Amino acid sequence: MKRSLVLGLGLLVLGCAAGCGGSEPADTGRPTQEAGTDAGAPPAQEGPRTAQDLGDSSITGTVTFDGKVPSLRPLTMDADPACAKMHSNPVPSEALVLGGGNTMGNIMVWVSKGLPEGKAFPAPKDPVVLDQKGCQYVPHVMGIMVGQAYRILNSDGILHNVHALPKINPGFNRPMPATLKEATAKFDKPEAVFQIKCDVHPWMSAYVGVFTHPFFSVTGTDGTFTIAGLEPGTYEITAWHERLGTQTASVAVGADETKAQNFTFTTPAAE
Ligand SMILES: [Cu+2]
Repeated sequence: MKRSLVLGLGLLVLGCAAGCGGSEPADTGRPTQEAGTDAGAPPAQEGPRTAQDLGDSSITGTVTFDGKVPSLRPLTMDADPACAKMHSNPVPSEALVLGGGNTMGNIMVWVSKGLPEGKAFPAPKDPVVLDQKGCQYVPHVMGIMVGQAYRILNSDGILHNVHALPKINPGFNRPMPATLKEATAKFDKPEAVFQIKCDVHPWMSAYVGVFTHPFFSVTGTDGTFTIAGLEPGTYEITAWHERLGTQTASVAVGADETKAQNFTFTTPAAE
């Protein structure tokens, strides 16, 4: 775990060096969410709650970042003036989104083991929506169920393309010219989180996890998640961050119980 965290943080810094561009000095002090944003804080997402719940038990928790917070430069959109002019303030990096107390947004949390064998969960009829807005993907991290409609919007009305990079599902690369406001896709196989990017705007990136069940959640900036509708049992849950990897925890939850399980992504100690 320690090694992966070291690598992850290295990537955080490298990602900034390679992808933040410009000659502006790095933001100092608190990063991301205090640099101002037109897109706003990421919303939380809970898995679809339909008639497919197993029971009345829940797992909830808060994800926090511990350690020295790296300074991440805002996104640089100067390569496309149409994007740059959509923002009057610097657009914070999406690689590490922190709230008060260093709570972490954009963490995907899901049940990775322990669900009843053979139990099928139909995909909800409502789509999961990915928008291209302000030359960013909104939301940045999202979960979807196998077979659920994936509705891709182009609110910007400028040229984007949606380049999905799954390893298990078929990839796709859809041009989204200014006149194309909407496209749809779906994913037929479960797959741990993969990236979607825009080849026109290299700073644009989103992450999607595809699940056979509705027991997943994405944290908002307050770092909290809730996975509801479980029956009593012992579950493995996984928490994922785009640069800092995954962590797992085993959680035993009783009937009608809400069990807390927090996660902390930690800066490695100085050598
Ligand atoms: Cu784009």
